[in-house]
Amino acid sequence: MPARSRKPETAAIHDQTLARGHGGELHQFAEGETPVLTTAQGGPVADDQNTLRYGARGPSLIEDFHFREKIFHFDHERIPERVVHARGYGAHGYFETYESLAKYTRADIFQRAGEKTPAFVRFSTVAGSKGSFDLARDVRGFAVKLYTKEGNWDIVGNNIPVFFIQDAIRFPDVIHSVKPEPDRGFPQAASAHDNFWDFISLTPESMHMVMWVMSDRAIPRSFRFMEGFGVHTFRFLNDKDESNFVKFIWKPKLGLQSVVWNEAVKINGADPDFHRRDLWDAVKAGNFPEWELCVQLFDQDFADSFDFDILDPTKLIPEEIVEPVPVGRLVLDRMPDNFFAETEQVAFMTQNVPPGIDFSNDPLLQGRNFSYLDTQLKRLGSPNFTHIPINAPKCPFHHFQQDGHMAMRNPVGRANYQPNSWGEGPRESPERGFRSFPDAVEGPKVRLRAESFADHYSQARQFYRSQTVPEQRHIAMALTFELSKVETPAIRERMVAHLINIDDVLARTVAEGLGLRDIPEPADAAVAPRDDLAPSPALSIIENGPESFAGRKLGVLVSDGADAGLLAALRATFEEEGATVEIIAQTVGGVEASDGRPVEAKHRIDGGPSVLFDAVALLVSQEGARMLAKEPPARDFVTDAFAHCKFIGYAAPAVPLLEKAGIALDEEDEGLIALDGGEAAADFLVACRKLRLWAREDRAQP
Ligand code: HDE
Repeated sequence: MPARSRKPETAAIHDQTLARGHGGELHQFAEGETPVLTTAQGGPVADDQNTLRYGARGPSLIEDFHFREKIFHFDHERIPERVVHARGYGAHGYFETYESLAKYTRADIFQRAGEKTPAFVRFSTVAGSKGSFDLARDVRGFAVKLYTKEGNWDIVGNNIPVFFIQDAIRFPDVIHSVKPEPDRGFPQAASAHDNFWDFISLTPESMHMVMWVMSDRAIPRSFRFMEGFGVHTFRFLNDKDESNFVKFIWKPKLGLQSVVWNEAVKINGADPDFHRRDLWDAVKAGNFPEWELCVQLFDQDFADSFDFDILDPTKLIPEEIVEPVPVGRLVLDRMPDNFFAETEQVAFMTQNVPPGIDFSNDPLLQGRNFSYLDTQLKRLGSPNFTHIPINAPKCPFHHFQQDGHMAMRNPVGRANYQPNSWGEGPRESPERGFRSFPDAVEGPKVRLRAESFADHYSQARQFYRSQTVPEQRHIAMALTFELSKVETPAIRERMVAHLINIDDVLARTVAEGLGLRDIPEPADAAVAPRDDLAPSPALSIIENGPESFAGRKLGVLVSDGADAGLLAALRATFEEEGATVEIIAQTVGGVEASDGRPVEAKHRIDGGPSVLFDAVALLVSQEGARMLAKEPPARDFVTDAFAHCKFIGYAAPAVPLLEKAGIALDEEDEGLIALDGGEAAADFLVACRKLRLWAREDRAQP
């Protein structure tokens, strides 16, 4: 046997030891066997409660290597949080291709109908720290990693299809402005402060995005009920290197839904992890959330004739003009085993694209392609961050990169370069490898914004005018709320001056809400806002509701003596729809229903306010209604559900509770539904499918 191939004996011993100890087997033990605690070096530990010291009351010893290792590791548990999108939550799943898109793209993921590709998704807020609350008014990140057979493809998108700025060089400024102000260190996860609105009011290109973040899109009911957008224009390239432009949109199967601002504020107190818990609960219960990936495909001719520059990330292409075509579905069916290992360490990068998908010259996308690699080194601490399982490709990969901190894999053999004469290692492949679209570019080297990027108001106006009346009202209320937190009057006025260019009624409503005495002159517009863009119903959340209560939650407030038959009917009817039913009672121990059977409660009344539910039912006995009416949290339960336009089902004995909460049984209000008669539960469900009774809000207007 040639000396080179002989395996030293120590290697065999080494392998056996490794097989026993590592590689995921560390935590597997025979039943009933209690593992011995060890140090990270594998040494068994005798005492994990007391440091080594001289005498019972003497000083501790540096010699205590177990103590030192334990504390050393603890001290280094944190890695830097993401500078943006720090708070996030992820899940595993898969992407399933509907049909071959070979005509448009050579990307392997789109070649075969039915092909399943593993995926990891991380949803996030942008401005808040890792520990901030979920219902901040903010953009939501919607980052998808697809582990394709040609390497990882990351679609690092948001739930809003446009962005604040047109050039990546402005990103630190917009982010600094929204983060806590540097001298005082607050506010956390909030845009309602001077610095943000100062920057925005000095940045007309942000106006379209501002309409979106002031809309209910910025306070989604759940990650499961929001759209995702790749934002930028990308290219599809087929095997002849022919190019079409493409925009990516994720459409949730459960339809769109948001909460109202007063509700968001209260959810943040009642359950700061509202969105996390929602995703965890849904996936753990087997209700796997699903999105369709749609593409807006268009060619150069369309790009040349479209009203706006397709490279401008502050503009969208209305779905009524270029229809989004579904090309596959994304299903999230597994939560991470470990939040840190997966959700915290996952590294998304816009530059991760497989052959057949290419970038456009969108200056924001171009800048992002620099930023995401850099940020991973800072956060994960080593160029070997792709060795972390969540970031590693799931296809074979071969390269000559080596060494560095925490290298888990190094090239085997002699050759760590190419070309080499040893016949070892991989070689490039002009056929299979990534090729850029040979876009012919020329021009002087300049720092210049294209003229075609200059219209900052027309699509903001189109967005606003595409909203339903309640949605327009919410935008005006959000602007009024945020600007009322701005202490500098000149900033408030400057914003109203921009709003005039978007919509006069909106500007006047906000000005009135702010108590502005005089309406300012409109802001200077580089290009006069257009009045001829057709409204786009696809931009409204309410217009795109699901007409279903599936995936939603009914909260049932019960007391002793609650109508057992009605409770059973509600449970059966709503669960059949795909909804969840949760019980709220005076104690978490539950109640005894009218049939004498115990009913367990999920929440005590002050821990289960109605803001946590999409609709509520009041199933209380007369005595129960009397007792609950004395409790402020029970009264809030009812008043909030009413104020947030929720459907409220009530058994007859609950009427005094409604009245005590200040709610008169008004014939006009079809959201207050008496639960009587044989079809009560079914009728209530039909009403709840509308999700909210916005007419109640209309009527409440002064
Ligand atoms: Fe990001 N962004 N971004 N961004 N972004 C990051 O990368 C950046 C932008 C988005 O769940 C960072 O890994 C620049 C637009 C998401 O891990 C960083 C610019 C859109 C996530 C970064 C933008 C996004 C990030 C911070 C201006 C929507 C979270 C941590 C040109 C299309 C991904 C990290 C996750 C994260 C830079 C603008 C989406 C610093 C320079 C536009 C969803 O690299």
